[in-house]
Amino acid sequence: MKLIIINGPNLNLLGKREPEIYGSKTFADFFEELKSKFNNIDLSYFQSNIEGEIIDKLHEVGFEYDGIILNAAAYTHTSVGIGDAVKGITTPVVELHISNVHAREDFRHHSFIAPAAKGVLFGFGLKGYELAIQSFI
Ligand code: CA2
Repeated sequence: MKLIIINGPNLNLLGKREPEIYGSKTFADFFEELKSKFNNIDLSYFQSNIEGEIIDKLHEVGFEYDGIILNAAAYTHTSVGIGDAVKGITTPVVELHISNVHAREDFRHHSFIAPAAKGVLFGFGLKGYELAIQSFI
């Protein structure tokens, strides 16, 4: 099974700032743990701070991979383009957020991705990525 995690803007800062919201582990360290936990899965990781690069990656993998775990970060709440890309591909997408977006500011309650997603996971910290992989298994 071929899965990819796509993380959006500022998630490269994980483990370095705001540990009270996002935890204190870097995604690079966490990703190594995930790969060893799910060593029978072909798991890859892509992060970008650039909206168009995220759209390009969705087009690149979105007709071939078995699943996409997408944390589009702030673009979730603003990007019609990423929402359209998720609608336009055939690979199922699980939308994911580390924090409970519904316990935060109102602008985080809306997602342009959710209507086209297979499911949405939020509020479980980094554990959510594990739950998303399990949902594809
Ligand atoms: O909870 C999530 O995973 C979010 O997608 C994270 C986004 C936020 O805009 C969404 O509403 C919810 C923000 C990512 C910023 O990540 C940082 C990590 C460490 C330090 C600073 C920012």
